[in-house]
Amino acid sequence: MVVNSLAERYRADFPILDQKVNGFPLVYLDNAASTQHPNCVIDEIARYYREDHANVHRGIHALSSRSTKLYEDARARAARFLGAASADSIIFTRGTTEGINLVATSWGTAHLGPGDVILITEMEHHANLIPWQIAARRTGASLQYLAVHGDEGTIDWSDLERLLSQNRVRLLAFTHISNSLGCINPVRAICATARRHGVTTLVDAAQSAGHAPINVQELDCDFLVFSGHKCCGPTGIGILYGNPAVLDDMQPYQFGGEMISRVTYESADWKPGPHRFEAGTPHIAGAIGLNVAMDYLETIGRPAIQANDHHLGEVAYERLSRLPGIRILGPRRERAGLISFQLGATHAHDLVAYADQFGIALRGGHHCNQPLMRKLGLQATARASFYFYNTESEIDRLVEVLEAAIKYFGA
Ligand code: 7TS
Repeated sequence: MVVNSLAERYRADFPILDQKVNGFPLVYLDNAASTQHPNCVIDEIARYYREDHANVHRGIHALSSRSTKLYEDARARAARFLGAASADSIIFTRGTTEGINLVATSWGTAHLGPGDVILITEMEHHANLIPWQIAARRTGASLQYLAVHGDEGTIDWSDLERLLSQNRVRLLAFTHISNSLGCINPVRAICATARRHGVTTLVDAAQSAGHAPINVQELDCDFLVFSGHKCCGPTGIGILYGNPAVLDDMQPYQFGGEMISRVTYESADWKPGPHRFEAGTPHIAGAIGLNVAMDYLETIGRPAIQANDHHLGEVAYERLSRLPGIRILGPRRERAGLISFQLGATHAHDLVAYADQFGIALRGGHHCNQPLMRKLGLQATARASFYFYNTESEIDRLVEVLEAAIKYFGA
């Protein structure tokens, strides 16, 4: 079966997973916050620093040439990973958050004005919400939301057609996979609807780039963002894909070294392509590590990872739903490999601290979805999130510990 065979084949690549926490074998179920690193990524970063490090794009000496080649190879790899036609559509960022801020600032300032609407959903992570609040405030545009219904977190996508017809929507920004609900949004259909209305689209792929095949040309989105650390890569590095037609008339986000073609005391001209969005020394080792991480994921195959996620998500739903007093967010079927829940009256933080005593790493909190939690009448949930190295027996272990927690807290 897909599930255990992926973990059986690949788990040993992750040295961090082979340890005890509080005397118990570590059960790492916080992958939606950050995934772990296989040896190949850790080794390549160390190798790069040992053998090839120098600053990129400046020197003509050997180390700088090697470093530049590795950095630009990573850009080309990211283009293939996303199905982009050209490496020029790939901008290195610090992560999803910076990618969205870049678009909200550079694209937003130039294309938004009074009377325009920015449309997002009620399930967006703060990273895909606050930059639009600020862009709206700066430009006089307004921010509207596609409503989320019930604990399942369903969006009635027929609302989209109506909202796009009735308003001057300029931008639609939405998440592919919700980090709290675990629902999977129909990106391709959404982008096609937006395209028919001439609306620019941004896809937040933070929770999906490492979990599902992505082809930006097939999705026909204008922007897509993700973070390296959620797909086996380093922290501090991420990707912003931009449709070349849209990127070409965008102004830089930050200014300084590396992004210019000519500077005088009075003014400056920018480099063409992605480089004008990458001011200063970039996270070179991060890009190189991410290149290896993307290769690694492609070797496993994202369709296999996706099938594995669905399976673990559904298994977790079935097994957790039998616990007395549990409230689970998100759909029962067709869900991503993450599950958020509230157990009786026990606060999520207490539950997470309890699970940690038994070596289980969960996340508790609002998951940077405060408005959504408020709408659902929750302060916080506990969340278990899986990756291909997790097993069904780890879900059983989670259920056992939650059963003990129910007795302990009298939930
Ligand atoms: N968008 C979504 C859907 C996310 O899940 C996250 C991070 C971000 C954006 C921001 O990513 P960053 O790498 O720039 O921080 N989500 C989570 C989470 O669910 N728990 O910790 C971080």
